Amino acid sequence: MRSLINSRVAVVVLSATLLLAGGAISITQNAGASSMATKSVTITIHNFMFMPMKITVTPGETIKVTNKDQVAHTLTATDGKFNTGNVNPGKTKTFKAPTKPGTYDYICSIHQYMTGEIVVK
Ligand SMILES: [Cu+2]
Repeated sequence: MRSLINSRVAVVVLSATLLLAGGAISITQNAGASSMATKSVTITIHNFMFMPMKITVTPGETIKVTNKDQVAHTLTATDGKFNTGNVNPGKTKTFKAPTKPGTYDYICSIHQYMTGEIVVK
């Protein structure tokens, strides 16, 4: 009789353990799913500067350019690989990073002393 009670207790403990393990696994899967969301980065233009001045992105990643100044700016690759065209005050434009790994310098074509760098890898 005593051994029967012990085995029932064992079954209950085992079931509880499986439930806990199942819960832990589903939490892990949810965290993984959210990190799989489409990647994008934002370059903010403020006070005639690109911020951050240097960013590292993955090939083809979406890059958003937000202009917080009162005048239009562009984000234009010096080798012509990408160009937002005019980004008007308060507006955001989006472009895709090059798919080929490398370092890409860019400027504002209106204010050519404004410079920045995108590293694709
Ligand atoms: Cu500019």
